[in-house]
Amino acid sequence: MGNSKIARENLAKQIKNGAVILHSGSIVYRNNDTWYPFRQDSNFYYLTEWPEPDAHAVILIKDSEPELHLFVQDRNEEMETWEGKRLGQSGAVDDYEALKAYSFQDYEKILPNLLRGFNDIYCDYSSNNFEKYDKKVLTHAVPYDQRGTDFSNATLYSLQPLISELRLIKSDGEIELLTKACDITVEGHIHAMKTANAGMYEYQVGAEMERIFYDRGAERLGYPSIVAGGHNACILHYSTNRDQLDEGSLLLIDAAAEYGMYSSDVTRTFPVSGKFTSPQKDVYEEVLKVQNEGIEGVVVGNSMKEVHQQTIKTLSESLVNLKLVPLGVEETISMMHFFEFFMHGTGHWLGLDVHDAGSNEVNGQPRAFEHGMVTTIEPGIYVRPTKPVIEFPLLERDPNEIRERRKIMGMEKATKLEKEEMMNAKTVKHEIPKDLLGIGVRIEDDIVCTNNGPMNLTENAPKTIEEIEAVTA
Ligand SMILES: [Mn+2]
Repeated sequence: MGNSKIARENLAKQIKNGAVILHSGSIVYRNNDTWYPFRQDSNFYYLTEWPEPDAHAVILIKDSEPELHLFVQDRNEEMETWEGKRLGQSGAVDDYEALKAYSFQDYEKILPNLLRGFNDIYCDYSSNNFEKYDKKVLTHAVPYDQRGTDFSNATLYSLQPLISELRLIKSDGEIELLTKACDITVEGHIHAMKTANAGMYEYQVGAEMERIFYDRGAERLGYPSIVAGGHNACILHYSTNRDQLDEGSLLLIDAAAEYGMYSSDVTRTFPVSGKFTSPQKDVYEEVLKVQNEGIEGVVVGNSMKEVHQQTIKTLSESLVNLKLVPLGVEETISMMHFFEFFMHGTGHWLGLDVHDAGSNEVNGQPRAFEHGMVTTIEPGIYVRPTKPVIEFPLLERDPNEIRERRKIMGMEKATKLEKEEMMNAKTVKHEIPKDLLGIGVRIEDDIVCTNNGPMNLTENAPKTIEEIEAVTA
């Protein structure tokens, strides 16, 4: 249980003196007598590694030393016959480094005693169970009613900012698990490339890939697999996966395994019939160039904002090369014409959650990359088949100004004004090259920022046209 021990120690160094309260996830009902497979809450797991539902953790911190108290489900032979083995209080103490363990049922009774003398109490408001348990229990533990005789000096804080900062920097043990998740994911993608053929259904390719994930030890998927043939690649979160693959089309797969609770996140786009057509190749080469450049930007001191801006610049050059936009590179950027074809971010943090904890800003400034941060780099170009002619507004648009204005005016008023400005702006009609319509390409890798530069955990998934055609042929 080394990873959570390190995490608790790091948290204790930040808090110095105080108490932290966290809750596990619960079983979620699906439909009659059926439940969703249980997955532990990420914050709870990060600080305890406790695998079971219905648990609470109280971490008491004195002089920067953490003490773990766990409330867990009681052993119960009859329940265990139905639901599986429980670790119980002895498991919590012997195998999960709890100083003391208690019955889940006794939380309300015991918590006030544990919190006695602690003035700073950190709660995980992001957990649904905060509402369910702590609102009530903390009223007893930390009386706030000034008419009461026992008025407490305690102050409640949100744990979120602290734990997000900690989760942003991965320990060696965490990188090990991420690496394993990435290795498995790469194997699955390669298998999908080998297996996919015209006539197959998207879900069949998905099943082949996911079989490899599970066979290699993945507990579950990091997120629902996107297996998007042809035009479906232009739907960003497509995951119905029910269409049949057409001869000569591309297949975009955005899918990953979760291993040891850590998720990978990989996208590859490849030709169903083994060879890229010439227009597919043109779009693919551009996205690949942009993506490789993005990876090189994941270096200490640089920021995701800078990587994103560079991505937009190079991608806009690509859009001009491909004749997808009516004007030059400068206007494609300043008038945000690129947004027709690239409408998402360049990357996001990766870890226990596929969109992992951690903000992109520190005190209003872009966050600089540091050793141990893990991010995806995933540019794309999507040429929607439904828009053969696009009317581009001739209007300078600064994303920073738009954001500022939304803050000042409020979302509703600001977006109304934006629409009006767009309506009133002159436009230029542009015909999209016919052979590019319906092509969607995204390429995504998982990058660790290290003191020695970017480390690509998913580089073994074929990516150049030669590498891909060698596997798909
Ligand atoms: Mn992603």
